[in-house]
Amino acid sequence: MAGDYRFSFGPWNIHEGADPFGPTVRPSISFARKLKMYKKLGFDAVQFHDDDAVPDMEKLTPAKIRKEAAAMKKMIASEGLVAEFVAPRLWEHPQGIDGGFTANDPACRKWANERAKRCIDIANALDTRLIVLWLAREGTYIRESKNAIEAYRWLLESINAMLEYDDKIEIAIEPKPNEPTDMAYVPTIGHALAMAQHSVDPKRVGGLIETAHALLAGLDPSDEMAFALSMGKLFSVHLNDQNGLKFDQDKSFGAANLRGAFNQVRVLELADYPSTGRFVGLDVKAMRTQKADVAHKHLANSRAVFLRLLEKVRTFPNEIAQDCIAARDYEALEMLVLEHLMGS
Ligand SMILES: [Mn+2]
Repeated sequence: MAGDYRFSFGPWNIHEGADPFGPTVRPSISFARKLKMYKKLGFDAVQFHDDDAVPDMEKLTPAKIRKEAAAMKKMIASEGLVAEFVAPRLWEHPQGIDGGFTANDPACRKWANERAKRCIDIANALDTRLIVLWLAREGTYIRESKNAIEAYRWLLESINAMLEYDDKIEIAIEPKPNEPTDMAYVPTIGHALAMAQHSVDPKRVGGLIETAHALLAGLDPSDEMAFALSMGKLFSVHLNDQNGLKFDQDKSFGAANLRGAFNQVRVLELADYPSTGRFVGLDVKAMRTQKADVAHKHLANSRAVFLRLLEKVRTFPNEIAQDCIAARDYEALEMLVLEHLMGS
């Protein structure tokens, strides 16, 4: 019943449970041990930050980075896994403190652009073409600290530099409206795809929609996905959930908004997403209260919810729905949806 959907997650989704108010509560699990868990949990691909694939990359030469990434490729292949994407982690390094691509300091912008090239080298070694840009600190804590017009132009220049560095890579911009910054420069897929159209190769720039990020922007995740899908530009998703406007929660898929989750699966199914060959990525966090030996359940659970909702999408009484739509009886349609989701 998996359809042809294939699933991915990132090694950071199995984590030690630290939050801004308290230290870790679970022991670290080695990357090698995490890799062993992927297939068991029903996943086929690994999402990488550049330094997940090549730890301490800042201390290594470009040649050494490529070599270590090639070793990582062998390691994941030995578990029957592939890399879905690589994302440059610009937000932890001191040079990225005020954003990398949009930093006021030209030395920081130069660092960010170089780091993005090393990220592309790693993607090549891992045999994936997809680069994800979560633009974490590309924004402001106070509006007056940057010239936003200039910042948007720098961001586009950085995207163009990446496209020109490698003529095969694809870039998926992952919008998020805030956190860690007060306000981010690319808060929605509309912003991301407008930038894509202004790049030197628009067909190679698309988006990755994260459920929680769309909800934080006050938008419907399935419509955000639909916008990208309508242009053939949904390069990946980060399915998870979010309970209202607060910190980015990365709850298990469907845990807070089951009907919203149904609609996300529905829109992927309407677009025949598996035929694009893209993965369904999850980006979910285990609750801090979860004990170490069961701190992976959120991953299998999120995938299970996706597949249960896929079944609900595929068994939805479409003919009755069409009658409701023809009669413009949306109250009847609403009840049909609710009855179907609740089951009999
Ligand atoms: Mn998130």
